[in-house]
Amino acid sequence: MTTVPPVDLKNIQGDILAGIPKKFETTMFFQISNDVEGFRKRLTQIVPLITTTTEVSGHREAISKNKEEAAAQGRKPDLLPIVGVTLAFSQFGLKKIGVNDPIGDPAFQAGQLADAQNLGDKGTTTNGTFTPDWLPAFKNQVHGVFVIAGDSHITIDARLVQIRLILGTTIHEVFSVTGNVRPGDQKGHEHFGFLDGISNPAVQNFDTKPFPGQETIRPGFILLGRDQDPNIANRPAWAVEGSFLVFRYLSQLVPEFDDFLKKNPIVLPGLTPEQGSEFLGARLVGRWKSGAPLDLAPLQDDPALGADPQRNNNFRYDFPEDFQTQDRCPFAAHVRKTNPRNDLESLGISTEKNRIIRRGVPFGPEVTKDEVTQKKTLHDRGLLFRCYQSVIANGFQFIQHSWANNTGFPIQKPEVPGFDPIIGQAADPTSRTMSGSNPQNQTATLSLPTEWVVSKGGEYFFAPSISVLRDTFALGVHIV
Ligand code: N7H
Repeated sequence: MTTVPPVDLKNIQGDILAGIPKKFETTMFFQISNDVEGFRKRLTQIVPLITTTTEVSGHREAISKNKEEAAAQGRKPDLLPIVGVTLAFSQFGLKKIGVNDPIGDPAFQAGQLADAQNLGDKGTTTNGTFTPDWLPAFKNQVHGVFVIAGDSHITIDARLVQIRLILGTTIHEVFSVTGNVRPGDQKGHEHFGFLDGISNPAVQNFDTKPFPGQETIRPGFILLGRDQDPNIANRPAWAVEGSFLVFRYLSQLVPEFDDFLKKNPIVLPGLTPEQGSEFLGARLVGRWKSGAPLDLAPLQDDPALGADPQRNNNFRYDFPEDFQTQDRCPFAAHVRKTNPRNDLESLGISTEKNRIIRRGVPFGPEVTKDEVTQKKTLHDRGLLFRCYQSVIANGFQFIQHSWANNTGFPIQKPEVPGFDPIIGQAADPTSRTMSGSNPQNQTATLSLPTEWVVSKGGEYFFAPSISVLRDTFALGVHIV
């Protein structure tokens, strides 16, 4: 038996395992011009700008030290001017630069456009061809993507200018979008108002001190060609230590979502209508807005629990009542659908292969007064969803298609769970329902008349290792 070498943190792009720290983030999608040789030569100068995992760990240490020093001096920490870059290619991009051997992932090789209908995205079918209602950029071929994340627009724009100067006319930018951490007390919260970025798996040999309840997975479930990569036998040498980056542009209908909560409060003795609406929101997500998980705080919010990484992920839906009742958390709640923990483990089914590492960021403005009054979205906002995995069909695609959109999941429950109310997509969106929204009447189904998260497209990308970018994809000629 051959042993798989351990991961090399200087070789793996920094966003995958460590997550590039960000307040702002620009995602720039590009096509490579017909001067492919020029592009590959210039790539040599881009490679040193791509952030490694080791570098991100250094950046994170510097940020912690800066915060500690400021706290000791009783002042607010200044933001350190830190920027990080991720580069990934679609299957069209790999073909364009002459990398033709199959990478062993049919979903990647087919591209996300071919998957749109299967994922439940809306669109029209003409003469048997489905065309999703996506932004034009994603309906044409995108070859690659740069994600540039940092502390401010200034540092990000400076790095973007540098990249543009190096690549010149060898690329054509097709679409750019900027995300940002939300302001004030909404920092870290997505646009519906819920704290995000709490639960990601720890990766063995990298996250050596996982938080209580944070599952450790083997590296090959995120990195190709590493321990437990399910398709390790089919990977070309250039795929090793890379990861599939799934990007989705997801708009969120926030005023409509808030209006739904307002009109459908959970009615229980002692709850005001506002509290009933807050409770319904928590039942749809599986966590309160503070981040406190319903499985640990089933009846009322516990902000201290939500904010405490030592406790906010330490649950498994394994209270005696969890398997057969929705007393604590609805079966269909977003976080239960997308990481069912003991719902499958108790049946002897491991979910290790279905774990993904999420790195999304909100985009778009805060909700305006007009939107609140009209209960209608007038400005596009949402989540630039990004996640990493080694097999798209086990990771993002499976979670979206076979869990979130599948009314019968989690399996073997007394009531049909219904759709994931946040991301579940139905062929007829007005037909969406879920059970268990009201803990006192768990068989009742709640109609979810609107899909509040709307996919406007995306692509399946591959983020190669640094050495492959430098030695295989780039042509190694320095341009002066
Ligand atoms: Fe979700 N939301 O605000 O409701 N997500 N998500 N997601 N999501 C999570 O635990 C949200 C989306 C996962 O391990 C939280 O970090 C929104 C897609 C997974 O317990 C919140 C959108 C997919 C988890 C949200 C969106 C997933 C997770 C709790 C779209 C995959 C971890 C914070 C606009 C197909 C579950 C946290 C676990 C958590 C929300 C998209 C998957 C608040 C608004 C497309 C695996």
